[in-house]
Amino acid sequence: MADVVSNVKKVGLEKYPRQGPRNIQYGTAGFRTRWAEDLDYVLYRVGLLAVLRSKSKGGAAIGLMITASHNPEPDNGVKLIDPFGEMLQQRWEKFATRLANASDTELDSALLEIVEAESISWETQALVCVGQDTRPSSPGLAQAAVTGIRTMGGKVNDYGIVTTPMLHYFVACINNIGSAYSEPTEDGYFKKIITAFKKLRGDKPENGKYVPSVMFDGANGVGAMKLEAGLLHLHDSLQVQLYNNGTGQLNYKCGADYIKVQQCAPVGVPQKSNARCVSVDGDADRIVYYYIDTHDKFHLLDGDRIATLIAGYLMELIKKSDLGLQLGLVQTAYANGSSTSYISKTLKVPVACVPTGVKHLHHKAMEYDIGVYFEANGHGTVTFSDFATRCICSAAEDLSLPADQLHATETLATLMDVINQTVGDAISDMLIVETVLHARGWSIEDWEATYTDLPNRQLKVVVKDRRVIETTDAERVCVTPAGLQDQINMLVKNFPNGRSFVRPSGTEDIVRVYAEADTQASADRLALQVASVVHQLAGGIGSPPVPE
Ligand code: G16
Repeated sequence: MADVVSNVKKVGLEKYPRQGPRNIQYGTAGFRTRWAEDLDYVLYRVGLLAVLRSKSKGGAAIGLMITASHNPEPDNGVKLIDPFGEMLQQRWEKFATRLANASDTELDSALLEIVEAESISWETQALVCVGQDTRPSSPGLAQAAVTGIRTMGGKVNDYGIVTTPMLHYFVACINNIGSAYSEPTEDGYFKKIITAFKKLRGDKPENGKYVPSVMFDGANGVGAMKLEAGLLHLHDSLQVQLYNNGTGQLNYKCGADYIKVQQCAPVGVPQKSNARCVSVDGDADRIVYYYIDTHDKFHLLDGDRIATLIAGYLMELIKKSDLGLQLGLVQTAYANGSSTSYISKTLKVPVACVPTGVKHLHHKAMEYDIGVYFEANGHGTVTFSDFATRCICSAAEDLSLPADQLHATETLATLMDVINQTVGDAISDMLIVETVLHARGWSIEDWEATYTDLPNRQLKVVVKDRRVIETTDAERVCVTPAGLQDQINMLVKNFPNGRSFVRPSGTEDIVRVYAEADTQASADRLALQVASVVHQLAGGIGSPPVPE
């Protein structure tokens, strides 16, 4: 062990010395920064950490994904994936931050601290699966990570360019997590989810007002590139027209984040009245739907809408199957107030609120037999507990059940195969939404008519140090700087149905402001007023936002 660790330190010093004095933190979605060119040493060290994580898990495969997801093209980042395909355990995030910020000379001792703290058996073989998105800086960063893994004695499975959720899926497959997973290849992934999708719609792709055709905005990232391969499996079951498939700039005026935040259609997708459009982000782990009506008005169907659509359908299947399974839905503070009341009052599904970050939502969702979780930004999936999986699979084979009940359990069992349970997956989520719309015979307008969103607005405030903002109560209440929450409370009182909160982003160097109210003009005004107070009390840089 001593030889390997001292060699790791030597190679680090020679090839990947620490850059600059700036410290970096493992945040909402791993390490992410605007300074992609300075990230080489971080990737080298994350490669080292991934080997330790694999050893600590008895040699199970660990994932290492190089991406900055929804961020602009020059940014980059990395996140680690645990053996079940879930995000890195939170206890290890502090090891990641410590290792990334260690000086070159203390790299060996920082590694040995982790080995000791986690009682890691050095002899255990380690396996790390590496994937990258389409950013120009990704290949160089992948090389740094691979060097780290190999210098530390780990084995590498290099998947090249993949969507983030595909890598999560491959990790779960390699570790053979349950029977729900198949081959850890792109072909295996598409075969599994698309075979199940086609089975659910049978030989009748149309139904009622449902038309099997969508327009797909790929954010000029990996989503459209990979879906092109998936189309070979889809045949006529769903026609997908691909746009923003990599010829333009990544996430620039397109993609799920742009559409959600700007509340407008992306560039690069032709306007076709009432056509169902899908938009994913740069690494295809988020999805939102939209359409433009005959009066040229833009309509957004975001993560809240997707969650309610799926939960409503699952609730029906659970009742019909009579398995007594408990369904729960998980949201964050960004969830539109109308969606939360629709879930609890109309669907009568228990709903929980947790801090931003799929790791928090995933964890909470696992507490239910079937957990649906979605962030309003379109990041989410459905999880099934082992108990629920066993109940559903055995009932689906029980031919003595009444026809209706058997059909509901078979549908649930097949639906499980369409779902990538490891993490939010734009391609799999699209197929789930299409399945529900098809089953209901709904157009996108029918889906939208289930409830009316409260108008809302998101803003960004640039401050000297976003860490001056600390929050509690699932980020709905601001603890510091002193007086900020009182001011927000006072402002909110002036707006019917007003609600607002602020939080430091974990993926960009900014503070996010969210506001909702009874009208769009009020939501815009409230957001601006709150942003102005943040600018004043939290050390804003540049000109403050100007309330009307
Ligand atoms: C990541 C996380 C999401 C989070 C988003 C924004 O998404 O995985 O859970 O909602 O960042 O986070 P923040 O508001 O802290 O910047 P992605 O798609 O960029 O990986």
